[in-house]
Formats: sequence, structure tokens, C-alpha cells
Amino acid sequence: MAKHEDLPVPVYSSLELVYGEGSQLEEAQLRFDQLKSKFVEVFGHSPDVFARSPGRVNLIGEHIDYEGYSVLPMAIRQDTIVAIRKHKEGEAEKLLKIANVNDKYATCTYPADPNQEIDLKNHKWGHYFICGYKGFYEYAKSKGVNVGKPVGLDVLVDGTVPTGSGLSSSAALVCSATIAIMAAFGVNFSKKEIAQVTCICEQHIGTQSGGMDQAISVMAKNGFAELIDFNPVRATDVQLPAGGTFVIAHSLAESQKAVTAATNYNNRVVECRLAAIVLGIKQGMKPQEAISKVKTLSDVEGLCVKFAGGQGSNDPVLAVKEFLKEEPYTAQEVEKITQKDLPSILCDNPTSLDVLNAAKHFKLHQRAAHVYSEAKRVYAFKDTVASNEEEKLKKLGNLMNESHHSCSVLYECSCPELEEIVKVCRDNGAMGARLTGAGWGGCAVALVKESIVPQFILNLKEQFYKSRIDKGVINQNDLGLYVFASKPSSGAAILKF
Ligand code: NG1
Ligand code: MG
Repeated sequence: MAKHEDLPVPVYSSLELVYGEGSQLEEAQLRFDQLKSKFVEVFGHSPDVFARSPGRVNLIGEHIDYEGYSVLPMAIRQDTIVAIRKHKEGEAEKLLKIANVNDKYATCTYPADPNQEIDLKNHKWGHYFICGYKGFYEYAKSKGVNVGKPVGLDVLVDGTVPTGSGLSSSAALVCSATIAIMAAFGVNFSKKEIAQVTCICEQHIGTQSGGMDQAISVMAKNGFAELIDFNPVRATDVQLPAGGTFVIAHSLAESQKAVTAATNYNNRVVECRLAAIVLGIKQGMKPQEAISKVKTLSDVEGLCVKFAGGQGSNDPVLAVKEFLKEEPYTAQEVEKITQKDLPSILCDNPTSLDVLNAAKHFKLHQRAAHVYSEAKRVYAFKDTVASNEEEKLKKLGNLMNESHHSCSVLYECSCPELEEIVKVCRDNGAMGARLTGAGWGGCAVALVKESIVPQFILNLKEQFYKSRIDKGVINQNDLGLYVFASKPSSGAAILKF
């Protein structure tokens, strides 16, 4: 039997297979009807096809996907739908017009040239569509698939994944865009290929992100969380234990990852890379060899295990303690070890140079300690889920709490609002709670006994959200968008009616 990830994205002609039944189906029906009529209103034609791809909540494994380590997310029901029409080759205007059902997002227009550069200094929401567009052309070219000359595209987007919230609205848009473009051009690559293409093409936005969000958005299965492995990307179903529910709660701090990349996200990617190179050198690699071969902490884990093996353990965290000092490193200190200046080491990605310009120092010990310990927690979480342990939920909760602590103290990707919401979750009986996604704002995820979920959510409303409603930060009617229980949902689909 073909593996799930080797299959193409499913094509459906009715909404039930994606949205189930009852009120969710009715809501979806309404969304699609409105999307269709708005499309005709804006573009004067009906769309050829639709694609949808969901957001996700990461249960455990934060900031380790780009270091090559496995992560454990699940898709959520909130998604992005892209309606698309491809112009005929003769049609005059060769433009990509990207409109949104939400007036907050002004229509963006781009040339049809797939080699265009994305203007990173001038961030626009439509840039995420262009990531998918460029990715599609680059991949088709690499596979020798002839997709014809660039033509105009009419596009209308409808997203329900809250933005800047660590639930991957960006990947939901990049994936649904890429899949819609593929469908409009009449090609369908396998899910595995799309996961890889979208992971790489979202980096055109200027963040050196890993592949978790795109992989889960494309490969998720209804009812399961997935253990996602990388190089090559793979998904293994994880059946979550009965009796526990994951509640997502927004801290109401918005994290603008594309805008803050140089000091936050990309900064951490660079720190991990430097930590990996230094660990390689300290364990016997020649500086030039380490610089050219070592890209991630997983690349040097083998060396760390050899070292730690001598001490009767196989823990790379021990190698971090031995070889990386706790005080932050200055650029000069790192350069003394690498015997090469940092801009030359990191010149393969211009966004790394922005990081160097903004950074005062590099916390190599702390970042590496987080990555290696978090990678172990992902496997501990997966093993606990599969075990017959009596106190399963409690153990899973503890792992989530440890993950949060590591994100907060070692990786420093939390913020005061996230600390507060995590504490409110724990004070109200969550077995565990942690920030999810990149952090610096966005959501927390809490593991809560199913029997107390309604009361738990009421308590959060009272203790965290009420004062913010009173101050006008959010609207009472929107509360359901900010705090909700979530079940593992299905992955991307193409819809043709
Ligand atoms: P968010 O902030 O949820 O989009 C980001 C990265 C992931 C991963 C997490 C941290 C993108 C597209 N995604 O997720 O690859 O590194 O942070 O675990 O930037
Ligand atoms: Mg994102």
C-alpha cells in the first residue's frame, strides 16, 4: 500500500469529507457560498477550483524543527481557503490579483513573473501567496514539468486561523496557495513533496523557518496528532489519550514574526548554528570542516553522544555543559574559535547578516541546551502516549510544563502575557500548559481533563479575558476566537464542485 505521504492531496467534490457534519458543515457551506459570490463580484468569473489547508497547534517540540528534530503538532479546524482562476494564455493582463474576503487585507497585485523578488522591507499579506507561487515554479522546473508561460491569476482568500498567534496562519496560507496554484495548473505532486516545497518557499518571507507547520498542514489526518520527522519529511499518526483535551488560549500579544525576525526567530536560528559549529570544533573537528559541514545541532549530536558516552551517558546536554560556557559569547569570542569572521560564515543567507547587525552577543549554551532537551521531550511525550501508564495525562502535562520552562528561560521566546496565561491555565487545573508556536506572543496550549473543560474555559474568561474586554482590547463577541478546545483535524484538500 502506498504510504499516506506519497499520495497526492485529496480532491473532493463535497464539503462533508473535510468539514464533517452539523453546524461545522453548515458554517463551511456558508463560507464557500460567500466566497464564490464574492469571487464573481470581484473578478467577473467563477473560480476554477478551491484549496484549503489548516492551521496547527504544536503540542510539544518548539524551535527544534529547523535543527532537524522531530516535533508533535496536530491540525486544528481553523483553515485558509484559496479560490483561484487561471487566465487563458491569450488574456491580456498578466497579473496576480490576490484579494481577501476580510476588508482588513487590501488587494495585492503582483506581476506574473515567478522570478520576482519579494520586497521584504515592505511586508504585505499577499507576499505569502507569492511564496507559494515561486515555490510552485521552482519545483516544477526542478522536476522538468512544463507548466507553460506565466499567466494572470485571480485569487480570493478566506482565512479563519488567527494571525500572529503561533497557530500557523502563515503556513495555512502558503500551503493552500501552493495547492490551489497546482490544481489550477493541473498538476498534483505528492503530499510529501508539497510539504517540502512549501517549507522551503515560505522562507522567501525572510524567516529561516523549519518545516513543521507546512508538514502538518498538508499531511494531517482527522483524529490524530502527528509525529513529524525531517530529512526526509515523514508523518506518523499519534492517537492522543482519551480523557484529555487540548485547550488553546490566546495571550492577546500579537507576534509579528516576519517583522521581528532579525532579533527573534532568525536570531535563534543563527545562535543554534554557531553553537553547533563551536560544539563540532570543541569535539575535534577542524574549524573549516565544521563551518562547511555543520548547519544544525542535530548534525553534531553524534559527536556529543560519543563524548558523553565516555562519561557513561548518551546525553548531548552534557556536552553542552562541558563545551559551551554559560556567559553569552561576543562575536569576537566565537570568531576566535571558528578562526573565521561571522559574516563570512553566515553569508549563505542575507537575513543572517541582519541578525549579526542586530545582535549584541550569542547565548550558545542556553539555546543548545533547550534544543537537545526539547528533542528528548518529544520522544518522551510520544512514548508516554503509547504506554499503559496510569498517570498518563499527568506525565504529559509535566513534559509540557518542562517544555514551557525551557522555552521561557533557555530560549527566551516567551513574553509577560504568555507567562500570565500559562499560569492562569495551571492555576485552574490544567495538567500542563505551554506557549505554542514561535512564541513572543500568540497562544498557549493547555492539557485539561475532559470533564472540567467547560468550567476551565469559563475560569479563563473570568481571570484573563474579562479585564481585557473591559479595557476594549478585545470584543466580548469574539471571545470564542481566542479561547477554545481543539480536536485533531484533517489536512489539506482540493475542492472542485
Ligand atoms: P509559528 O510561529 O507558529 O508560525 C514557527 C515556525 C516553525 C517552528 C515554530 C517554533 C514558521 C513558518 N514556522 O511557527 O517552523 O520553528 O515557529 O517551534 O516560521
Ligand atoms: Mg507562521
